[in-house]
Amino acid sequence: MRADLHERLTQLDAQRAEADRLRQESQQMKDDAELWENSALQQYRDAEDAERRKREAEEAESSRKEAEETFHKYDSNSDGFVDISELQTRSLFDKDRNGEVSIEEATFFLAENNQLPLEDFVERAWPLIKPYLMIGENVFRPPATPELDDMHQAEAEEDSEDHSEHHEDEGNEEESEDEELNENEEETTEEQESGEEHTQPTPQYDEETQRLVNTATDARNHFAQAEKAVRDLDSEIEKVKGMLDKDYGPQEEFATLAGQCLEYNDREYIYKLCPFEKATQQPKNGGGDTNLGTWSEWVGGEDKYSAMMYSNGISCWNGPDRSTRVNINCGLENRITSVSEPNRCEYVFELETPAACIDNEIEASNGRSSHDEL
Ligand code: MAN
Repeated sequence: MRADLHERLTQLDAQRAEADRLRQESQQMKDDAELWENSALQQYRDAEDAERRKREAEEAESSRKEAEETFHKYDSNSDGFVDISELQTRSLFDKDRNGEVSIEEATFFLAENNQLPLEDFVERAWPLIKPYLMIGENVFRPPATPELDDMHQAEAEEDSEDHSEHHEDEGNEEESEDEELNENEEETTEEQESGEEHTQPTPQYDEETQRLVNTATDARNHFAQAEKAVRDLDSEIEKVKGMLDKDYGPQEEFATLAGQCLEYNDREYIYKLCPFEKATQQPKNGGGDTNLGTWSEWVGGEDKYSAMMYSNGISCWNGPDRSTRVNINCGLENRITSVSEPNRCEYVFELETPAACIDNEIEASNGRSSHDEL
């Protein structure tokens, strides 16, 4: 038994060394593959960044252009300022829809000024005006009732007139960035291109990059498998070591009890003993197992191997942790012959096993070696 376990352990150690070698090898392959993958993907990230910066610059430029055009359109007397009276001629600014643009309404769109020159207009008035223009254009759709929306549409001033209904169906905010403010001659292909960029799905890599990504993915999977193989061997090794650590008797005679469980039924409970593991108690009228202790040591005193102790079971209410003493007796088969609880939460099992007969027979034979007996 012990020799078998040692042999098994030797095998496992060798397997583990090999598994560890494979793990290191696959880690190296993974690291290499990821380097290649990363540098290929970096080119895509760089290109995306550049694309984004370009788009942002274009958007800023286009917004600026739109703001300037609006300024010149509103500055009807061309004195270099947009003032309250100029805004009052435009129904777009009639926020309360009472049919006229009040001074307060016009002032609001001039960021509380009487008039603004170009730069200030772009910086301060434009952010207030643009959303209203977008509503007028049916591009920007705030959450509103349909009726209200119709009102916006109907009353929005001439700026919206060149935008036909199909925009509403598309309802695509991104288009706004490229929408021309008023004149329809500039509805360009630029707009469509830009729109497409925005909606581009996940990137498609070129063949070589895709190959590198696939290789890295495979390498990651291999590495994960190699790691698992090592972990599995480690836990197997722990198990065997645990078995080797246990004392199965001077001649391993009690090893035959390991790895099996024996039951005993009394009126109230089903008791279970898994030698060298644990003892449990399960109420017959339902409920889970109660741990009565896990394998601890031999406690037979002078005849050390005549009793086992299982300790540190579930603690007893207002009492000690449950523990179980198993008295071992010679018998024809492995079986529990009785269970008692002489003190609360301290259990005693009587176990019969042929393994306990060896010593007796040795004693009886008085002088014959155990080897002869076996
Ligand atoms: C449960 C069982 C008994 C034990 C009591 C102590 O009913 O485990 O064996 O005596 O708890 O409260």
